[in-house]
Amino acid sequence: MVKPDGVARGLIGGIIQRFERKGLKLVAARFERIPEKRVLEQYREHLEKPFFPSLRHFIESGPCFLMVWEGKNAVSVVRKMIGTTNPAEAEPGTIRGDLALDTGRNVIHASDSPASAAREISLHFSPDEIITYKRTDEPSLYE
Ligand code: D4T
Repeated sequence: MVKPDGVARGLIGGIIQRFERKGLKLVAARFERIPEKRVLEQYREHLEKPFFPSLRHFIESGPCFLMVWEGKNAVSVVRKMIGTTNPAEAEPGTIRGDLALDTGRNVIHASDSPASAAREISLHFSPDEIITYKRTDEPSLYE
């Protein structure tokens, strides 16, 4: 999901373009201010961390753009594309490496494992919001 800083900075389109050009397929999306209950559930592993109050306040401060992307090794591919949590250490060419400076304003969140992806997708989307379709370039993307 593009976090409130990425939305406020007009970065949604450029981020979508990176994933589309990689060959990933967008199968669900929603633009919303995430309700408190889902923010707490989204970041439940960080509830006791010292940075949690500011993280929560920030995520609730404005709209996010939530997306589900599908493709071969999508979780690990997307994690590589977004870069490390601290943008100051993220490689150039990654989203955080190119577009951010501060850990608390790192523009984007992505699931860190297939299990967390499954959990987060079912937290934010109902099954009927996940759209099945073909990209016409799929035969060129996959061997
Ligand atoms: P997310 O979950 O946003 O994709 O980030 P990461 O997976 O890369 O990093 P994370 O779970 O360790 O942190 C979640 C979220 O908290 C913010 N954060 C993190 C922060 O504000 N201060 C901190 O010290 C840390 C470690 C940034 C990402």
